Formats: sequence, C-alpha cells, structure tokens
Amino acid sequence: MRESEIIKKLLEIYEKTPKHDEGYILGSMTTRPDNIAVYAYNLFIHTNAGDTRIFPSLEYFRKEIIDFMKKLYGECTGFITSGGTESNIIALYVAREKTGRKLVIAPKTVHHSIIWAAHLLGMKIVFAPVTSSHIVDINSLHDIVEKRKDEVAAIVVTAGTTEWGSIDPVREVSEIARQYNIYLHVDAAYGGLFIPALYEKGYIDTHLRFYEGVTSISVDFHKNGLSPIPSGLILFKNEELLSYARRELPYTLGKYQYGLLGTRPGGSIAAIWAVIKKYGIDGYSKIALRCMKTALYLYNRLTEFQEIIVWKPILPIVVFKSRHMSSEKLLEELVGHGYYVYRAPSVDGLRIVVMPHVTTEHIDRFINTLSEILGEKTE
Ligand code: 0PR
Repeated sequence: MRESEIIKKLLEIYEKTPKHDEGYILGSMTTRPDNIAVYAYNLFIHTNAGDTRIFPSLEYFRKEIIDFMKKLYGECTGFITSGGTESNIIALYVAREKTGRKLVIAPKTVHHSIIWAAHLLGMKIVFAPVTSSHIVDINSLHDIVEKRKDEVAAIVVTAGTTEWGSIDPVREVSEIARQYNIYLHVDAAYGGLFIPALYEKGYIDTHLRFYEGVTSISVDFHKNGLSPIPSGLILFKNEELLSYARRELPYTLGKYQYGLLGTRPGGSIAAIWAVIKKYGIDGYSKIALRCMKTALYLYNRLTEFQEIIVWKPILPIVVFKSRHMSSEKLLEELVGHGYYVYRAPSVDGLRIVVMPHVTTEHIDRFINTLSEILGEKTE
C-alpha cells in the first residue's frame, strides 16, 4: 500500500473509533492525553529508557519528575513504568527480594494486578477484612500482622480503589508497618494525583504521603495525569530499595536496567515531564476538583430517580444500580445507546469513573438516556 492509501484507511478506521471527548466513555480509567504530552511523546519516540547512557535526557526528565513527586509525597526516588500493573509487580518483587519472604497481606479491594503479581512471584495473599466503607479494617489487619509477623513480605493497601475510589487509611496502616518493620506498598495508581488536593480542600479525610512506615507508592500518569499510555511511576522511600528493582546488563553502555521491560519507552518519560511542567501541583489540583464536582453533580442527578440506588462518591467514581432492572440488562441497554460504563461487582451494580474528559453536559445527556431506558422522568 502507498502511504497515502494507508493514511486514508487509518482515518476511516479512526472515524469509527470512540473518542473520549465525545463523552460516551464513562467507565474506563482512560482519558485523552494532553496535547503537550503527545508532542513530547512523539518527539522522544525513538528513545529507549533501557539505556540512559545513550539517552541521558531521559535521566534528566526522570530526576525532575521525582522532584515533583517529592513535593507531593515527601522524600522518595523511583522510575517510570508502563503502568500500575508493572509498578505493583515491581513493588512485590522488591518486597520479596528484600525480605526473602512470600506472604502478602492486603484487603480484598486491591486491584487484580496485585493478585496477578503475587501469583507471578510465587507469593501468597492473605486477605484482610474491609469495613462497610470499603477500606481495610485496621484492627483485623493488626491482628493478622501480629499472628503472621515472621512470614510477612509486604502489606499492600490502595489509595483510590478501582471499584469505589475508597482510600485505605494509609497513615494508620503505616503505623503498623513501622511498628513491625514490614514493607508497605500503597497502590495509588488511580488516586495518587487527586488525593493530596482533595484532602487539602476537605473532600476526603485520608491523606497520602511517604509516612515513616510507607515503603513504596505507585501512581499512574496515564490515568488522571493526562499523559499517554503507557505512563506509570513506582516510587520508593530510598535508593537502597530502588536498587532491588535494578538488573545488571553488562554489555550495554548503561550497564543497568530497571523494572520489567528491557526496551522501555522514553517517550512516556518526556510526556510525564511535559504535563507536570504544564500543570504543576496547582493545575492537577484544579483537575481533581473539577472531576470531583462533576462526580457529585452526577451523584445528585442520579438521586433524582426513584428507580436508582446511588452511593456518594469518595473520589470521582459513582456506583449505582437499578432497583428492578438487573445491572447486566441496564449495562446492555446503555451499551446499546453508545455508553461504555463498567460493572461494580461487589454490589452487583454499575460504575462511572469521572475522568478529566467528562463534563456536566455529558452527564446531562447520560441522565436523559437513563431516563429513557428506565421510563422515568427526572427534574
Ligand atoms: N491499581 C489500581 C488501583 C488500578 O485501578 C489499576 C488499573 C491498576 C493498579 C493497574 O494499572 P494499569 O492498568 O495501568 O496496569 N485500573 C483500571 C481498571 O482495572 C485499568 C483499566 C483501565 C482497565 C481502562 C480497563 C480500562 O478500560 O479498571
């Protein structure tokens, strides 16, 4: 095929591909990346973070990104990953290598990549109970740790769970981790960029920081950070921990590689650098507030239905279900109207993740569609 024909065909296929700005992608934790991030990604598309001796600019970007994260969470180090799954695998790998142990303690609300990571690494998970607010029950966690303290490689909690957006009590858990000297990984892939701002503005009462007992934090820039996929970040409390995530590759110029990948997209690192320069802490704070307000708007609009049960959002994730129509049927009806929402399995409901591209106009149109499907008028 000639390039012009390829382009024509690509555009035809692109035309039929859903785009976030149209406001129909309402369940998936993805959004349209910022133009400056796409520019940076494309500019550095040829670079490989698998050898930063060839591409030292990537090391410059990484250091600046870490400096930004230090302002958010306190002293730390780390590197750019392909996303939350890789970050979680690396965190558990480091915990296993450092301690020589294989037991992970975590609430059931952890992302399935933690379960996947444990499986890959030959580790075993003991699930701690959760409260009705979908956060780890701190007393039960304490009891489990006390009983198994000699076997535990790591405790894992989540700052912004995938289903509810709930935030495990990081500070209290970090106290337990500190007391027993146990590795604590906080998966903040979804919530990491929103929690500091929403805490400061009083929307939530759980904060996220490198408290003394916190060992590692993962946060994704391809979720609320507006960087293209793949853009994740794994942060460690100190350089010694980071060194466990490093492999020697003696024949290369750089001699070492970090993380799971060999060849690693340098474009992502340039893209994250570009978005943090564009938005800074204040810019991300504004995005967090906008998403939270839109989520509360959606929550309020859903309360207008007699037929709908809706849960108040913690972070910008709204869970709801119909009193009479099964969630599977409602999901299919919504998909039939072009909407992509996801399931909330723990209550057999549905969920909408209010990502940065979602506007109140999108919500109003969604509410009209829901009202058509349910045959119920709203105000
Ligand atoms: N940790 C948490 C708390 C997550 O929510 C996710 C992803 C991960 C880790 C893993 O991150 P990566 O997907 O970057 O490896 N949460 C989304 C979810 O499970 C991932 C996703 C996004 C799935 C969009 C489907 C989709 O359409 O919903």
